[in-house]
Parts: sequence; structure tokens; C-alpha cells
Amino acid sequence: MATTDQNKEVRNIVIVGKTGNGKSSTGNSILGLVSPRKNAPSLPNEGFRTGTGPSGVTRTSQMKQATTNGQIINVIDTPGLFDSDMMPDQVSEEIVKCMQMAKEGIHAFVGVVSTWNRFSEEEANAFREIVEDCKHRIVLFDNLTNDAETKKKQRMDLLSLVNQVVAKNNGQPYTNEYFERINQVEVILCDAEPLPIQARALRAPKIPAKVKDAVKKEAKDTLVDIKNEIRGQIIHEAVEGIKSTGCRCAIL
Ligand SMILES: Nc1nc2c(ncn2[C@@H]2O[C@H](COP(=O)(O)OP(=O)(O)O)[C@@H](O)[C@H]2O)c(=O)[nH]1
Ligand SMILES: [Mg+2]
Repeated sequence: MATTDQNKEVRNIVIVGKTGNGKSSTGNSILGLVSPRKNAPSLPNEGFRTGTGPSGVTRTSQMKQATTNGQIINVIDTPGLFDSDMMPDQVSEEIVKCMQMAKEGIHAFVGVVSTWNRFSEEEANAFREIVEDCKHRIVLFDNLTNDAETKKKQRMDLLSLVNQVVAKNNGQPYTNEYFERINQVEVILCDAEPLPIQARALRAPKIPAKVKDAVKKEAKDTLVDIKNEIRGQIIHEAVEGIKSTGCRCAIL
């Protein structure tokens, strides 16, 4: 189970959903933080920016942290990855960014759907399926409430569901082959301690700058490869989806 130096458990939660559904607001509710005021600079202990105007829409993934009941909660807020104007390039960029931030892996994905949404029959059925797949783990959030009890309850209900998911997964967060590759690249690029052997060698004075640069370039190339692989998968899935609807033309 992921812990920090202080032996606190870490929970990495990624928030997904369409723009305007309340992802950033829900992230703030989970963390117990407030959104920075409109057009004011954001302070370190403030939450994610929210709102519909240009300054409120989340353009790139961001992580904020809070500590609750001895657990470190990292919430990663994402732009609307399923928005119709998101290009595969941007989506793969954001997915890699999320994996870079959630170093230990992802303990839970939280999908945010606004209760104000009007669903078509097809969307409602898709939503029902997702809810069933998620074993009806739903928490209703009122992100605008000022009632301290409600705020606390909805936050605790969500964190308790996250802990249930973690327990069901034997304490292991979600990872895939990319997490390990990205973590290795990060270590080389950041030159951080503790270093794996090949990166430690970079620090040795006798290693020529040219060799160091070559290793760093290789690390950067690896990141580009990973983004391209993910982009390829996104396009493949989109094409399969389009084929299944019988549509003949699409811009990807
Ligand atoms: N009435 C109501 N409005 C909400 C709630 N949560 C978010 N909003 C509003 O919905 C808009 C979009 O929220 P935001 O969190 O920025 O959505 P995002 O684009 O998914 O990150 C904002 O104007 C919020 O004030 C809620 O629980 N109730
Ligand atoms: Mg947002």
C-alpha cells in the first residue's frame, strides 16, 4: 500500500467527466478546499478554479492535496477528456500528465455527472450500465452548500467508497506498463534521489556532458513514444466506435 515518509496512506483520485458537470467543484468538495476567487491569483491552500467562464474552465490536469483522517488525498482534476472538441493528441497528453502526477498509481476514478443534465434514452442507458459496473457506488454532492455537516458527510461518504474500492483491489492502486516507464523517465529527467543505477551514473563527474544529454534525450523520446502509443489506442477505439455506428466519416 502506498505510504509517505510519515507512513500516511496515499489516495490518488482522478476526476473525469464532461466540462461543466462540476468536476473541479467536486474535487474541491472532496479536498475540503475552496475555489480561488474569479480573476484573483490562486493561493497555495486554495482548490481548483471552477466556473463556466474562460478563467474557470480547466484546461490541463492539475493535482491538489489534503490530509484527512491520517490519509493523504491527492485529487487530480482533468479537463473534459470526453468533450467532443478534445483531440486525441490532447487526450494522450493529459493521460500521461495524470500518470506522472499519480506516481503510485490511481486508487479511484471519480466520474462526475450533473443532475441538471438532460439525458437522451441512449445516454441514460449508458449511464445505467456504468452505475451497475461501479456496483452502485454513487455519492450525491451539493458543491454549493454552506452546511458544514452536509459538506463533511458527502466528503466522508466518497472517501469511504474509495477505501472500499482500494480494499477490494487488495490495497493496490491501478497501474499499467506506462506508469513504470513514466516513473523511470521522471527519475532521469528530474535527476532526483534516490536514483536508479543508470541515472546515478549521470551524476558521476567523469560522465561526459554529451552522454548525459543523450540519456536525457532518450528519456524524452520515451515520453513521446508513450504519448504516441496512447494516442494510437484512442484513435483505434474511436474508429471502432464509429464503425459500430455505421458512420462513414469523422475528423480525428
Ligand atoms: N447548483 C449547483 N451548481 C454546481 C454544483 N457543482 C458545480 N456547480 C456549478 O457548475 C459550474 C461548473 O462547475 P465546474 O466545477 O467548474 O465544472 P467542470 O468544468 O466539470 O470542472 C460552476 O458554475 C459551478 O458553480 C452543484 O453541486 N450545484
Ligand atoms: Mg474544471
